[in-house]
Amino acid sequence: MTQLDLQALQALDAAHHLHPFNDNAALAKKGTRILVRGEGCYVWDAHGNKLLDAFAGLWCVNVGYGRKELGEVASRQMTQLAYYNSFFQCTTEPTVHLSAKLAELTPGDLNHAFFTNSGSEANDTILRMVRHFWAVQDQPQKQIVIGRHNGYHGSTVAGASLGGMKGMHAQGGLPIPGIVHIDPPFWFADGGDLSPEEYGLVAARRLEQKIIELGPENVAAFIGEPIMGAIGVYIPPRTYWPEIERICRKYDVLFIADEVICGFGRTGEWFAGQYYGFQADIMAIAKGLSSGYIPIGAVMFNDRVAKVLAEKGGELAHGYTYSGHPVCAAVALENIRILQEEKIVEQCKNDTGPYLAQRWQELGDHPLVGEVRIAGMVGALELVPNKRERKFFAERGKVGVMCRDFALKRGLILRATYDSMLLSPPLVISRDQIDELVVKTRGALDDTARELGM
Ligand code: PXG
Repeated sequence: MTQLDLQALQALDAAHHLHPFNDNAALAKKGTRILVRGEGCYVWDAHGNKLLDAFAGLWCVNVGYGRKELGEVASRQMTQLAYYNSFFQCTTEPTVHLSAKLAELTPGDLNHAFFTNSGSEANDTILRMVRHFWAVQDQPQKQIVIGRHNGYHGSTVAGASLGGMKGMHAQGGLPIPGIVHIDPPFWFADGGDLSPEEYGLVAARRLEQKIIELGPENVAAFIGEPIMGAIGVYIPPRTYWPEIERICRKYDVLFIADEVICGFGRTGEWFAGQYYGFQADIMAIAKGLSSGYIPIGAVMFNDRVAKVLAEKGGELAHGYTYSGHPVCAAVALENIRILQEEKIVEQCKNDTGPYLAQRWQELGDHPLVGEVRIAGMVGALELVPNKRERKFFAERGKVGVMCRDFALKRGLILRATYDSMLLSPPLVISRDQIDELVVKTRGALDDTARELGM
């Protein structure tokens, strides 16, 4: 692309395209970066820079870029039957096969799928579904859903309400009624003198306190990301999720796991439920379901929920034009075939995951790094002013952005939330590429420390 073409594209973008989660006036001044190609773990921008994508797009390109099989499957399905809906007694072959495949892959008796276009829509669907589930069992007051402060469950009205991002709630009068939040498990900032394991139990019991305060007869469900992604990869202690599950069972509160980031191998297991040893009643999936090649999400729900919906639910007055889109389903099926046949999840669990953990942990010796977090192929470095204290920078976020920009100059895409540097590479990353990632990250940390005069 010539410089002129690039500038023209940037000008058109600034004039006509409102970017998600961006201050668009500021962005227009800087000019957007235009990405043109991807292969494996690398993407190329319009200047011809080759960048190692340590963030897999947006936590999603699990099988890596440039997989021709996925394009071929999409092309074949588009030619044969580009679209048909799942309303009016109809469905399509890939959609049926995908629901059966997901029933087989997901843990326990999550045997039923409802298809959406995204993770946000999956969580919207779940809110409707759980409220309906209790209403048709003569418990219409059992409607409150408990989420967590700083959780992320998407950007639609229900998704943003279930999530606990203050900045999102401040716009548009959110959360909607009947959704409350408890504090998330984040030992670094909140654990005090407790060991992470002790703290995991304390953090989980906040759910019990909230259920008792609200009255169990009023609480429909609890929702959480097994590992909180967008806020900064908060990896809860091992004790947290089994205790959450126990509490949900005790008070008959439906347990919803938002596996949109964690699903499809991110933790080195197919799902984080297997990593932590819990069994959810309902699960939201998206992202890795198609490795981001095409928009698709789903709600997986268990036999109990399915039985109630079938026997008492009548019509669930909910659905999208593209629920179960045949092209998206065909691509998702092919993506799952690749993950299975190439044993990509097993490789992460047994080889590249442990290697990444070892190399990532080494960065803990850097003066800027206050905590290293890693679980399978997802992790973070918490940058701090003083390594000996578990305290944030006074002005949060400045140093994270600085480090992210230095990484980019070195050809590495890292993401920053406040001063947490986030890691979520394609699952196909090799040992050599992990070495490259760690060397470049250390370089960016050094550049940042120098800039700060440390
Ligand atoms: N749940 C979780 C756990 C997510 O991470 C969604 C739901 C919503 O999915 P859709 O497909 O509707 O975007 C997500 C999405 C970030 C960032 O800044 C993260 C997401 C989306 C946008 C930005 O890390 N995750």
